[in-house]
Amino acid sequence: MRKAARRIDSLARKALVASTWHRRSLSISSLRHQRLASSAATDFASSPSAPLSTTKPSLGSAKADRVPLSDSEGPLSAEDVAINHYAHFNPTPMSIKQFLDFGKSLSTNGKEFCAQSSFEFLRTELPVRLANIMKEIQLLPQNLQSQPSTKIVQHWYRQSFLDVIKYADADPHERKVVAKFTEDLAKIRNRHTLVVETMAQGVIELRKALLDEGKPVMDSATRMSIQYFLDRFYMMRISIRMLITQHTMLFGNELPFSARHIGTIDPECDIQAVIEDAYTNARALCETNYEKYPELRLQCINTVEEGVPAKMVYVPSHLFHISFELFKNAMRAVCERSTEPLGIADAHLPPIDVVIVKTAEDVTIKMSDFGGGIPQSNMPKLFDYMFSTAPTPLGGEVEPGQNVPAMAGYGYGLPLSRLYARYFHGDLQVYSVHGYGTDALIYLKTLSDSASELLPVFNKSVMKQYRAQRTHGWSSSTSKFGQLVEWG
Ligand code: W6P
Repeated sequence: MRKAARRIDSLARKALVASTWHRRSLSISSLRHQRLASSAATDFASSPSAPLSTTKPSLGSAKADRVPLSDSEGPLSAEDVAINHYAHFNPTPMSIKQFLDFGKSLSTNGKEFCAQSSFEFLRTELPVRLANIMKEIQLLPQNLQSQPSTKIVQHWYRQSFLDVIKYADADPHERKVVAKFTEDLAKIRNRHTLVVETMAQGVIELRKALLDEGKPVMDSATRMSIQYFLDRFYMMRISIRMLITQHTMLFGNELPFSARHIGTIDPECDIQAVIEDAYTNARALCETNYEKYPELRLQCINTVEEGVPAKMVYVPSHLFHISFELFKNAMRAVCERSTEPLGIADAHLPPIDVVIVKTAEDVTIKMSDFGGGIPQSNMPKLFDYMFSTAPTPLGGEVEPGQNVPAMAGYGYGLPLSRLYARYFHGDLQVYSVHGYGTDALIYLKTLSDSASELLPVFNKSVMKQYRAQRTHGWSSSTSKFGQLVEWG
């Protein structure tokens, strides 16, 4: 049973890699917040060595909640000074509408002009986002930071940070500069392709190291730190890839999915069509694994414009990713529960019910399966990276950095899907009736200007989160996972 489940994941991953869902996007328009961050500028002057570039802090907001960034004694490297400098700024969240408007402005303002302003935005915004999350890696438990795979990931981030800040003083009016920048962004995105798998490997390495020390279970403070970190880290990664892909699709030679698309954004994303596409893909995997599959029963209610397909401005690849993951889970539950003999489109398998409802404010997608549900004691595991990383599907021992095991069996699908939903201020929730079935709800914002990026910001209270010895103040649960309450 578990094997089949794993296989479905492995196949799913391959299908995904082959498909186009991981094209994501950006663009900018009202990013002209040229607020000079005075605090960072002063900090600059007082830093022990000059930063790598004499960049003018030009964008985003300086942090009110100043963070003591240099914990270490001794002189900082120029690189560390630059990282600290950029980490003093908050990332600037973009709304889907801003991405879209920027992409549309190409036809009125000219592509070259837009490429320049995108360049000017990204050469600061990307280092700000990179630096913020790099500072957070440094707050991870030392024993995780010191694992080979974690080191590799850190190295990639340093390299990419350096690649981008090289452009701090470059002339935006030089066509060649902007063209090279666009190429470099594509390279950076490729460098980071395996970040999720490699971080997962880092956790496996930590687990093994602890085991070798005779500590078979990770303490709950460490688990919580890692869970908290990975959510923030992967969210930042999603956002950085969005910025990069939006730029490379608008100004490089990568083609959008259709003429209608603005980078990865579909201004008329047909929700039902994306859901049906995800179902069809998941069904193919299901059929391969179980030789049967549940039917889809779908209902779409558009309260805004009755009788018209529910459309919205969204990144279809994100919605595909989320719903594909949910379908796999639902199908697995239905097929593994049923003792029906094999036979395609088994009439006795209960269908998966999907209802899509669009209102002026929300797009809600409810997916119900009758696969027997999840016991309450297992609910906290659903979005837990640590739990998902427990088995080592490909045998564990892997040369760091190369041939990192695939996602197969890690089951990062649900926590990552929730991040995609939350990225533009939506959400993903799972409710279950054990013995009966499960409802998964996807919430999205109808209005593209309400759908702004949800980005982790690094500050003092975040540092406290990592350092706190967390106790929840309730009598201990009988469940091993009872303490895995989310915080942050
Ligand atoms: C299950 C477990 C699950 C997780 C996510 C979505 C749907 C389902 N169904 O049984």
